[in-house]
Amino acid sequence: MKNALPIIIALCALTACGGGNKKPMETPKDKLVHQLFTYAQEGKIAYGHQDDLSYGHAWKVEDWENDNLERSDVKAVTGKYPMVVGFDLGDIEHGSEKNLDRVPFGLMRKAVAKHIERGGIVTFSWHPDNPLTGGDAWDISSDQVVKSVLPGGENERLFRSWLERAADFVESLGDVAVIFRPWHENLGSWFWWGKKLCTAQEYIDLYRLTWVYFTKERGLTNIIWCYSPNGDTTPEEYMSRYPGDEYVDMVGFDTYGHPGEEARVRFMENVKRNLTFLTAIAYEHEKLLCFAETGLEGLVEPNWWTETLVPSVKGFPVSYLLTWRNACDIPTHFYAPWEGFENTEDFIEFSKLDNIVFLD
Ligand code: BMA
Repeated sequence: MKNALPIIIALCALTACGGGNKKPMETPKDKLVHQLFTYAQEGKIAYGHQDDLSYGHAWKVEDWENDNLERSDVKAVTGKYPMVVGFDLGDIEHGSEKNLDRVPFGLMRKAVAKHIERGGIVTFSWHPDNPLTGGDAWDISSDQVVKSVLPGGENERLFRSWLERAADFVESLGDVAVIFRPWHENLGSWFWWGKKLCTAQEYIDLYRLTWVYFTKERGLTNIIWCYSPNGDTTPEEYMSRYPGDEYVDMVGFDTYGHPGEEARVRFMENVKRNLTFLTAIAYEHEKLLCFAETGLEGLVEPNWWTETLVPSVKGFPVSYLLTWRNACDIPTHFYAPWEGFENTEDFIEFSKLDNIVFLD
């Protein structure tokens, strides 16, 4: 074994021992980060739609195990899938078979695999129930809920089991990268983790606890962590509950349009104002930027896509934007056109714009 050292050095140079000119292997997360940064750099925005493959305005996948999951309201209208598809983990915390909008988690797992295989991008939100009261995510009857799940709190163990179930699901997706934006819209006070329901430090601890559990305890390192408060805020307020650079890969916000000219102007001003300071934050902190949730319920303005949405985001390095779901059981609750909807032209025009990315 006298001359073993030079051989080991030579082998190290050939493999990934850290020596030589070899670059470390690119992970699925690296690739997705790169893809999203490239969109932003090239002035492109990927289009996303919540629950796009699970159901639409007038249909839903019934027998997911035998369904090839090719249906999509967006595809029916434009001929293309949205580049980004959003899913929600709500009710995974109870080990339920279906999520809060009755999407089976089995279907979700299959749709995620299929969409990524097609070249698409996946994002997860999570509306978990209230661990203190047993109510839903919107139960704001107590301001002790976040405190109760933090270390030393009465629901610490229960909450850990909730994180465990959410992490089990993400782990079951395999070696793929996904965007995850837990504890969203936290500068409003309509979820139990909202502004008036916990202190800034409690919120930050909640986000960090989630990150540490997924990343360090479970080794789930292919997640792009997105922080997405509701919009209509200020940079100071936005950063007052920012979990910290180590815990966040992407900054974003949620803001919806409302009918009427006044609301339209307010939406555009609000989105531009948010994107102006978020662009500065994204550059300063070297983070990706997205418009995590938006839309105009029922698409009651004919040219909303090209006359309201596009001018609002124009010129900002937004990697993707996502419009909310087309509920199959609430006729007016839709945010993308569907086959047979009277006004599809503007969305078709939107889908053909050079800087808006759909999935062919
Ligand atoms: C809301 C609505 C609800 C839904 C929830 C979670 O904005 O769409 O109907 O249950 O999101 O997806």
